[in-house]
Amino acid sequence: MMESWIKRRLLEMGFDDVGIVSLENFPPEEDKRVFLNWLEKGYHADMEYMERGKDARLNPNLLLEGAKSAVVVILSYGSKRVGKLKFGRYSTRKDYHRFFKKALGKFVKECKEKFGGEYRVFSDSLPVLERSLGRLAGIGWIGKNSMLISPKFGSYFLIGGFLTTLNLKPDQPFIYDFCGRCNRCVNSCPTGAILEGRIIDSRKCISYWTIEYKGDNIPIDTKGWIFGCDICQEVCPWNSKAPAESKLLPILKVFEEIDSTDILSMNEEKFKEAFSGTPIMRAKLKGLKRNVLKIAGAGFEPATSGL
Ligand code: B12
Repeated sequence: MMESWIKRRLLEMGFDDVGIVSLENFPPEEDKRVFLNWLEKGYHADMEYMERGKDARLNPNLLLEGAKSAVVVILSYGSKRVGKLKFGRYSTRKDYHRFFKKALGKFVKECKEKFGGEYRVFSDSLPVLERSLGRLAGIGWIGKNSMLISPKFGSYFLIGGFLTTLNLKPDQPFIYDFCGRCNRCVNSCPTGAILEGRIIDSRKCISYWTIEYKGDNIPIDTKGWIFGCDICQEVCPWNSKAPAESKLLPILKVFEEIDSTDILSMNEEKFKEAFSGTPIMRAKLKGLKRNVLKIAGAGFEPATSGL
């Protein structure tokens, strides 16, 4: 069977979980409504690409004509924190964009030879509603912090996969909500970015300001975070289940040693030497220095301990 072969191979490659979604009625009405409302309210801040990719997010056929199924994988980056500075954990590992692109690109070539069909790989690289796909693939539920949470792996993982014209038998969606009455993430977010309805107002989110924002002045207190923010994941009880380290995305040495003065004294060459092949490149040297200067005035808080 195609489905079992695909799943077995992806797990053998080291992905932590995999599931299949039929694109026939994708996205479900509820998810579509959540997404359109999020855009309409301006919760995407100045991430203009979210507006631009709206049609494709609501219709994967615009990305791959005749797409019938999506195969979704997750890969844990691990709960372990490293170094003196507060970087979002995922950013202290090898860059997942490249990793997913290469590994899945190779894999879909194999599928094409074996089963025929057309494929398009995604992991943050295409306008796809990845968390919606993850829930429908049976991988986990959407938590109050808006993270896709797996009962087996917590939420410290990245999502990727591919669209295909193959008509694959879908998995059962994840229908449980294991957040229950827990509100730790909502109550712990220092900037009140987590709203009712399991969505984030990016205009208040530390992760947005330190990763996506391109301007010079960050108007919120970033609480010592240099790039990204993990507070709403650190307090989530389900992350006690997360593996400490990733099988495929190793922690990079540079993060163990680096401190704020190293960053402030960097030129472009040193920046590339230190961070090429990591997600930090997205902020560019200018953005990274801006983030460091932002917290320099506030003084460094001790990093929240890893789980
Ligand atoms: C834009 C974006 C951001 C923005 C906005 C975040 C947000 N929550 O919307 C900012 C810059 C703030 C951000 C931050 C982070 N991000 Co980001 N981001 C994205 C991106 C590109 C799009 C997300 C999006 O469409 N947002 C719009 C909202 C409305 O959609 P959504 O949250 O996906 O929710 C959908 C479903 O969950 C569902 N849904 C939502 N609520 C409910 C409720 C119910 C009841 C139901 C049934 C369904 C449902 O409907 C929604 C629309 O389809 C995705 C990649 C992608 N292509 O999907 C990565 C992605 C979501 N990010 C990711 C990560 C790792 C992060 C950070 C942890 C990085 C960090 N350490 O700083 C933080 C986490 C902050 C947080 N709590 O979300 C991972 C998340 C993996 C996971 N386990 O969920 C993704 C999937 C990237 C990847 N390829 O792995 N991110």
